[in-house]
Amino acid sequence: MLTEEEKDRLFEAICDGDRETVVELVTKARDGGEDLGDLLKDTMIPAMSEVGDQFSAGEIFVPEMLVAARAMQGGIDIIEPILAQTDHEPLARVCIGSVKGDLHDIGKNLVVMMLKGAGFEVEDLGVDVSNEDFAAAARRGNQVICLSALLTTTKPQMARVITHLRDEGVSARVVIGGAVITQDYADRIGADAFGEDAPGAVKAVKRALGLAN
Ligand code: B12
Repeated sequence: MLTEEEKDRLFEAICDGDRETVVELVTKARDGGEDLGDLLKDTMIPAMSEVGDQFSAGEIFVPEMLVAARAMQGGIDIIEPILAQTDHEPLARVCIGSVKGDLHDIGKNLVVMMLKGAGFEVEDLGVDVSNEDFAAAARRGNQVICLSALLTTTKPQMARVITHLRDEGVSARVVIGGAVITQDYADRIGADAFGEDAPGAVKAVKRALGLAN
């Protein structure tokens, strides 16, 4: 288990982009039987929010955001295999990508981890994914297409993906999410469901498939 002081150090290490310390502390947490879901939710994700606030305030710039993101990902890579463990038959096949023009992937990677842990087979299409690549993924048998967008400028791309999928006759369900997305927006562009965070993504995918209310 990590002490409160070590959790503070982990928070600071993410903000400072100190990947080595992040890896060291998350490894210690894993080996000590820490609840890694709580560590993510209560320490690591808030650290990324702090980085966003510092960027908004003009205190840090893109390079600092980038090293913070790399440090965060170093921790996520350790947590992923544990939270994604499941021994059930897959509930359904799901793919996910950050839409064209969007390079943010930390939130998407957390959603992948949670969906896998909930028993879905997940194909990660990566970032900057074109409309055509989403349609191709549906044709490969993915029953749900998950779209992630973090920018005001890439949000409208989600509507274009949905139009493209429907024009191509793709009937897969579409679930959207990301910091700039709301339920209202999902309704407006005809998405089947919206999820606010990674646990919310699991519920949204189940709703889209009619497996939950
Ligand atoms: C790290 C970061 C970066 C890194 C990304 C590295 C990476 N590998 O991801 C880098 C440095 C590359 C970057 C670049 C830019 N960024 Co940036 N970035 C951030 C930052 C600090 C953190 C994002 C993050 O990881 N959050 C933590 C995760 C866990 O949260 P999340 O992504 O929201 O995901 C959760 C939910 O949204 C949801 N979710 C996410 N996807 C999905 C999908 C589905 C289907 C569902 C159901 C749910 C879901 O579940 C997730 C888990 O809980 C945010 C600030 C912030 N607080 O969000 C700015 C922020 C998003 N960036 C911003 C900006 C402006 C930029 C740049 C334009 C800066 C520039 N001038 O170049 C570029 C754009 C690059 C591009 N084309 O994409 C702005 C966006 C403002 C806006 N409204 O448009 C923000 C908000 C910063 C700010 N306060 O101004 N960025």
